[in-house]
Amino acid sequence: MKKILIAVCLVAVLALSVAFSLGNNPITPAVEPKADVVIPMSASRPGCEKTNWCFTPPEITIESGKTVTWLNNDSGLHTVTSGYYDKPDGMFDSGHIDPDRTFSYMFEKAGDFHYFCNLHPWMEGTVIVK
Ligand SMILES: [Cu+2]
Repeated sequence: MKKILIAVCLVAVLALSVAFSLGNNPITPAVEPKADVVIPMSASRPGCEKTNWCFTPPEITIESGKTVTWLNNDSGLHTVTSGYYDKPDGMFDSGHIDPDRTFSYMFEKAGDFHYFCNLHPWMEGTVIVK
């Protein structure tokens, strides 16, 4: 009985140490969400529009039927909203995207689709669907 208890304890200690070392391994890469367009850090401050990086890249070309994924890499909230700030067209609207979260939309028809962030009017981008 004593031997079994000792064996069980040894296995438990081994399992815990393996779990601990895996969790603390600095080489383990963080899982990066896949993104086609990134909202970079500080896009919430005016200025990114001057050199056009509020959405990076500001213009993306895809084939119809493809999905575009936006990643909010900033520390604040953003939206991806179709149309123009003074004239949203209702095609898509992400709502508030939390930091490190993504929004995806599938484009079924060809055309140039302008979008913006409804919290930061200077943030604009275009999806060109062929
Ligand atoms: Cu924004």
